[in-house]
Amino acid sequence: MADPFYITTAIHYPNGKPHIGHAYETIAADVVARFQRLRGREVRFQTGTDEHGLKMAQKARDLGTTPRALADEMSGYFRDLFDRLNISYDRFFRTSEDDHHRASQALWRAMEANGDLYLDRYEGWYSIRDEAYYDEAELVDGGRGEKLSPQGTPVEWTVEESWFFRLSKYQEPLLALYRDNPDFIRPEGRRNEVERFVESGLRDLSVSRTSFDWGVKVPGAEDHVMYVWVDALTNYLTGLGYPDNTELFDKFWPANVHLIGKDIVRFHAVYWPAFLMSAGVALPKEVFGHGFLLKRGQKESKTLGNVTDPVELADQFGVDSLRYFLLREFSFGQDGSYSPEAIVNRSNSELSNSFGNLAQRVMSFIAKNCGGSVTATAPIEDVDQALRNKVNNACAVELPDAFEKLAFAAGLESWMQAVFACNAYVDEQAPWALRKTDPERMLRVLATLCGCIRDLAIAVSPVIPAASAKLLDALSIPADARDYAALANDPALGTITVENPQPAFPRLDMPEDAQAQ
Ligand code: ME8
Repeated sequence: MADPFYITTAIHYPNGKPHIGHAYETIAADVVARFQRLRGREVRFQTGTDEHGLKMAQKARDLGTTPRALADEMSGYFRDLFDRLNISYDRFFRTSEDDHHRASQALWRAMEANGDLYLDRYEGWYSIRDEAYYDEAELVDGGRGEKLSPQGTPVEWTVEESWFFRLSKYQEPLLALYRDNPDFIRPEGRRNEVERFVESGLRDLSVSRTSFDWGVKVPGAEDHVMYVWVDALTNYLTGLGYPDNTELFDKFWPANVHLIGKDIVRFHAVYWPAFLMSAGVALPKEVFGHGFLLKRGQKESKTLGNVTDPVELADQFGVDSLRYFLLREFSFGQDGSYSPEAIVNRSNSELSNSFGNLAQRVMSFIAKNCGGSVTATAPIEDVDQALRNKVNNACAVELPDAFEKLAFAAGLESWMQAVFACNAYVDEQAPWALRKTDPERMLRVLATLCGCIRDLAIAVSPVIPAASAKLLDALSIPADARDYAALANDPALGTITVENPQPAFPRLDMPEDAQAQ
């Protein structure tokens, strides 16, 4: 078995129900997890909820409930959403679980043993919404004398006794890390931002709070709870059994990639490696900061009243169409915009009309006219070979190479070009006409197409797992021959049996309230 592979998403704040950004990140991570499994790697995939901190405590207070009750309720919505979206996580993590307290305290003690924690007094700006400290110089003017964080969130002046982490000590080691591992932070633009931030100088970080108690207790100073980001980041270790020397930890740490949004790159690419260096734990291999999803170019917000429930999108358009759209429409590192119309257009033109139509017309033709089975004996002609080569190359080389780099849109573009080539071949070869004139040649054409459809369905299966499985079932492809290694064998060389083909991609109706684009 090839190298084990560990991928994580951010853990999400369950101070409300999940939004489309949460769905986007988790779908992308799921595609990577499924893709690596199909590459033959043993994969561990973790997602979950980040339940401590002031933001949760305040929200619970506003609602007249306890943080634990709020977390229990909201975390359930996240898990339900991820199950609905066909997310193949191995562990759904909750930071309020007992094993996580023990792991966070162990990491704390390891940093303390290295001389990196000291007690002092914090005086400065804090944004509860971002759960982040900011320097005065980073703040922006919100008008009328109001100061806002660089993310545009309110900040408050905070004074309290606090433990500090000697982040300043790690400035040079971090810069060396970025220099020696150019892929540690991706995409490149985000790496440049982080490097500039670290080069400008690092101040020690306040890592505990005393003004509330919803969090992990600081060992030996029980009136302090850890700064929520200290325990949140530790989730990546806890999920593997840290601090015990478990088999899971040995196998999967260091993580191959922490997949997160662009707003939290600093926590993952500055604080996290510094904590790990201090505690003597190996560093993750890559932090990838994806772009933000906007609705018709705008951020979703309760104030604008344009918040979409991702469960409704899944119900309205189907899980596979939604997954396909989110990875196909724009490149993963960049911000992207979505709208119901754009989802419908993309799904109808590429999934229903192109790939779905190809599969359905070939398979239903075989079911109707060939007794459901095809064995080709006529010679393979150059046009057949050229199509097989193009499709096989797109599926076994181009798409996987792009997906390895998280360039999903580019990989799907190669895949789509292969679908177009198949449709052009069907039109040119016209198997329905060959049925009368040259039935042997017709079988060769159909076999070639079935080989191509098999390749296309396997290659795209990490993105649209349910529809791909349906197509592969209809082509009678055995369950153990649906990975990328299987693409080396051409089913067109044997007998292909088609069973009960059903359209895999229903055509979607344009929503009635669709806005003109
Ligand atoms: O930041 N488009 O949690 P969170 C794409 N608990 N991604 C988005 C997005 C959008 N519109 N809005 C948010 C936290 N995200 C912390 C993480 S990890 C140890 C702790 C992404 O619920 C965001 O960038 O605010 C982050 O990666 C994830 O959703 C969770 O955001």
